Amino acid sequence: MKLTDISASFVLLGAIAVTPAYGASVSFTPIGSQLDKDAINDLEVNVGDTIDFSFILDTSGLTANLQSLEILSPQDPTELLTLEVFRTDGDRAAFSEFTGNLIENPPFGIPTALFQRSDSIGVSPNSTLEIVRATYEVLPGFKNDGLPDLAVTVTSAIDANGINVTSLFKPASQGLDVQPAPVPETTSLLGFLGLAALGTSSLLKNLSKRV
Ligand SMILES: [Ca+2]
Ligand SMILES: [Ca+2]
Repeated sequence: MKLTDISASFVLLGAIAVTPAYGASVSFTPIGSQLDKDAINDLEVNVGDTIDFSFILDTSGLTANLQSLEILSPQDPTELLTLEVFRTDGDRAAFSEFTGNLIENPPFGIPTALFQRSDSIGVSPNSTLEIVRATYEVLPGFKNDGLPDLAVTVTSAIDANGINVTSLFKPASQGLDVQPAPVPETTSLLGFLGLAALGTSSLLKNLSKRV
């Protein structure tokens, strides 16, 4: 089963954030949706599902070309297996310099890569560019732990004037927790049925009084 085009609100790791109407960002789809009480967005999947992700750079709101971009991206290899990942032609054309390296002491204790892009011209303001496509397979043992199985955080952005524009990227982070369907809440369902039965009996009582 392919899971694409799933829409919902963004999640800033730890805090819900509404997608800004106007602002730079690095984001990915599917963005998932909020299915439980932990702050991170969730994507309900099954073991063996393949998920196609698209990563988009948006330079809305910048005033000069974006010449340097650093993205931190954790991926939980116990929940998501990488089947394919590649930079798009557009990304290669926009950023002639590219490196990707695993960092030490990653924030969530899962493998995290720092991707650095730069170019003498870069990407003009107010444009969107798909930079990466990836396909992952959901592995047995994936779980709802409230932790990102995939995330991106913009850690540095420099424009053509040498100005640090990192703070213009909002939200700075996006994360996704792949998780199984929730177990039905039998007790609350019974509670609901009980209430319904109570409502019916009192309705019958009231009706019988009026007869
Ligand atoms: Ca959640
Ligand atoms: Ca998970």
